[in-house]
Amino acid sequence: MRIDVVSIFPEYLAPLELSLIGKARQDGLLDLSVHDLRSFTTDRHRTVDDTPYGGGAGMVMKAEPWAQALASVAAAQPADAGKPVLIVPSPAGERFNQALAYELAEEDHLVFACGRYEGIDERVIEWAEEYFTVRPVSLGDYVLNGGEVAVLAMVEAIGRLLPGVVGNPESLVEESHSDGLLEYPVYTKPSVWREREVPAVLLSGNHGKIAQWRRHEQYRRTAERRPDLLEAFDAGSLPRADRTALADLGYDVVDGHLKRRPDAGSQPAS
Ligand code: JF5
Repeated sequence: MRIDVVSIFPEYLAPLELSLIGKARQDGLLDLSVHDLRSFTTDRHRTVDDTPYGGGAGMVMKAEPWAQALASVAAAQPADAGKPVLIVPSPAGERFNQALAYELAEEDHLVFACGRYEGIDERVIEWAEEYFTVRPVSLGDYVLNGGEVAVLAMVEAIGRLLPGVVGNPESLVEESHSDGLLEYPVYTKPSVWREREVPAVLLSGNHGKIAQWRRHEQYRRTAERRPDLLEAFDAGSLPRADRTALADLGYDVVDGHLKRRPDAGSQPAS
């Protein structure tokens, strides 16, 4: 996969040299370049922003430097390839999640446009549709100073899904969100630490009971912390033991989906 990132703070993307993603680049699994938006300006002051039409606080990123930068990264693409995907981090975008990470990991070429200030002149987004599949994407309902930190998170989430990047691909299957539930709690040695014991079932050697306990812990945690995930969960063909555990947490299966029982109390059972 090829990834281009355009930013006025290319040094902010330095962590992409490190750890798993840095290794993937060294191994030739990921061809990642960071570009300085200012290098695409032509004025003496290398201006990238200006005041907003209509008034209001802050500054808006000027269209022309963005068009020059994006045309330059789009051009460096084989003519037979499909359109690259232009990802624009923004609190006003669609939500980034594991499903979108998997979808983007299938692409040949991703371009990330890091906005700053109040954002990028909207006409750039319209113009870019001719050369890219444009996707404004949000990491969550909070405001960052610019897109760079969002890009670090997205490149890590996508990069680790590329073939060969994570050593043991089984760790991708087992982890949080691959089945729409939160992960079960984990423990390691010693079995007693500061008078706290590891749950006995994990020391029992009974792999069936361990699997069932972990599954039920996933339901318990998800009910407690992310009831929205439980309501979206596909509960079409659950084993009897799972349905019993969920009923104890106040959830019944209603045509393939989990529904919170109205009489289950205001707090999920623990
Ligand atoms: C940004 C204008 C982009 O703040 C964000 C963001 C929040 N969730 N996901 C992304 O992006 C940076 C700030 C201002 C455009």
